[in-house]
Amino acid sequence: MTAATVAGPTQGLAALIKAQAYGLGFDLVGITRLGPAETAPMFDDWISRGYAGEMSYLQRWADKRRDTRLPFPGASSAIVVGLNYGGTAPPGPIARYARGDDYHDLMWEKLDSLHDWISTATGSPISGKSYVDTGPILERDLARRAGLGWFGKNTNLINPGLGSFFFIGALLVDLELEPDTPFEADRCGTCTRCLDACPTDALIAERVLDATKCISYLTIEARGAMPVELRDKIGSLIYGCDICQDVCPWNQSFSRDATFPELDARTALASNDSRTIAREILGLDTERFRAAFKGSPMKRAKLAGLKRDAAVALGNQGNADDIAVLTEAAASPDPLVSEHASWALGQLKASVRP
Ligand code: B12
Ligand code: SF4
Ligand code: SF4
Repeated sequence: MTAATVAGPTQGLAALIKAQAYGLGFDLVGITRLGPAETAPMFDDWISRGYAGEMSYLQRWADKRRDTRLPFPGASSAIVVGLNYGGTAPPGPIARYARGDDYHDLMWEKLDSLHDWISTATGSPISGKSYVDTGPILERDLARRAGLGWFGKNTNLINPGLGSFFFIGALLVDLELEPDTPFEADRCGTCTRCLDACPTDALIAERVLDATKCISYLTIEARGAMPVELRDKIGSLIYGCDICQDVCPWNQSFSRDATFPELDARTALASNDSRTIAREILGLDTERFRAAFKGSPMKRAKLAGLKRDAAVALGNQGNADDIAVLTEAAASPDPLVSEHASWALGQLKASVRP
């Protein structure tokens, strides 16, 4: 494509960019102008109430989070994308998003390719910056403004044709592109299925999540011990949680299979047999952990965190066959692992006692 082809109204360029983004495999694409983030006060309030727990990185770069024009000079539009990760896969102990390769790499590669295409198409180097989860951007806020969906009561962004099992990414550019209409409707209506289903009551109000109670936070982000009063509520889950999305009628009606094979579950993680996965994790040493989870988003929890999660899941399942593996883990020199394994042994012995 040459510059001449796309010269003219930004509306024309916006349409071409969207076509290119769909061609790269994104399922949803919308455009919004950058500026003050509408829900920044809600974010600030959330932080001040302590709902972010140990995720102190969320407090960095507050100015850029409040005003999306600040990441680089001239930033004026965002191309916001959604990539379906397959809500049709059966539920299991590992959240769906984490069963395959790391989605950040897949999304960044595609956003970089889109960025290059825009520079080529416009015939001038366009400044741009991609965000997938890691920068100071309220991605759901930006996605709603770009028309991708509404804030569900479970806090996830829901698209009326896809549900919520999709990742969000954004490419900020120094181009003034024709924006889409923000998604204004609230399609949750009187439904409260997600609030009712959350095992730890982490959804403390509609659209407000106390992350310190959320299984996703407890099994992935938290580095320390799990609060004892929440451990039995985690059940057989090991890494992440999809419960408040699984019960959502929009997902039940509109989830689709993932398109990219990179996101397909790795064989060892596809199973819904929590005990098999947990026992394997407890048997890993650092070297085997690195090899097994190379290129997987599950590396984030680190080996000790994963062993903590695996021990809790075994403790909750009350099978006497797990006493040996937990006894070995209870002797671990890592206090995080040994404490959770000892707790699990206690649970297990109590539940299998005749
Ligand atoms: C921190 C974080 C978490 C934390 C906290 C989650 C949370 N709800 O806050 C934890 C570790 C718990 C988590 C869990 C998950 N996460 Co997460 N997470 C993030 C991250 C990095 C920041 C989110 C954030 O700023 N939270 C603070 C709160 C205040 O913001 P918020 O929940 O987005 O809420 C906004 C709106 O709801 C609105 N709002 C708040 N109150 C009110 C009230 C009213 C009335 C209205 C109208 C609006 C409104 O304002 C808020 C700010 O914009 C984003 C990536 C990013 N940079 O945005 C991914 C992100 C939100 N996570 C994502 C995913 C996939 C998950 C999990 C599904 C993973 C899993 N299976 O375990 C779960 C879902 C749990 C859940 N119910 O939200 C996706 C969500 C995609 C989507 N379709 O929504 C994101 C966007 C990552 C990505 N790039 O794809 N996550
Ligand atoms: S992800 Fe799980 S624990 Fe977190 S709010 Fe949803 S149902 Fe509750
Ligand atoms: S379960 Fe119901 S209330 Fe919760 S996000 Fe889905 S539609 Fe909204």
